[in-house]
Amino acid sequence: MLGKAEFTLGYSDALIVVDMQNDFISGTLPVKGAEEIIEHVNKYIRLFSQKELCVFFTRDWHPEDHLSFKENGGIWPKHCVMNTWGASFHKDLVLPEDNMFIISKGTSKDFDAYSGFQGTKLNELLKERGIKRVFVCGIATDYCVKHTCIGAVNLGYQTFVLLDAVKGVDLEKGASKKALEYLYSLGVIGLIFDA
Ligand code: VGL
Ligand code: ZN
Repeated sequence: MLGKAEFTLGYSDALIVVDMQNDFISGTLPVKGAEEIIEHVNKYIRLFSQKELCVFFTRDWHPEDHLSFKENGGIWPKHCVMNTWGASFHKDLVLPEDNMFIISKGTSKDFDAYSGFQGTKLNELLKERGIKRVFVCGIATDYCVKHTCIGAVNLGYQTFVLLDAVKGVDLEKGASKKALEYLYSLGVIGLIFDA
């Protein structure tokens, strides 16, 4: 489903910015075109923080010997090793001073997490703040954005995906398009705000 954002944002809305980290933009696992979405992601961050609404930043935050790395039998090049440049947020990403939370995922060696809800306190933090609707942007459409949206839907949040502010890996051609179609089938609404 494709919707037009003709509604007002309020205190039960939160923005979730997924994995806007160096490795996924210009590091070891670069997502083609990821640089182009930074300004759109920033537009949403400003929109939410100007209204004093919460912004949640997820980050892939892996130990050196993480199971998802090729050298350990996984499918990905080494990426987002905690406390390295690759795991840091891109320098152009706007980080609000208030009402912002960083959610680290995939932090233990034997466990991977594509969803920002997996093995984290994200749900509790949203619940504590009375959040009912989440707006999701970032990378990658076909992995962490997809799974974060699925997690949100399953937990009962009304979920929106911000179409001008996501980018996919597309290891297989069309994977991002397929991911979005799958999300729409779950009731996620794709939209763009012209803020
Ligand atoms: C991701 C591949 C491996 C993502 C994380 O953030 O979408 N992709 N780890
Ligand atoms: Zn990862």
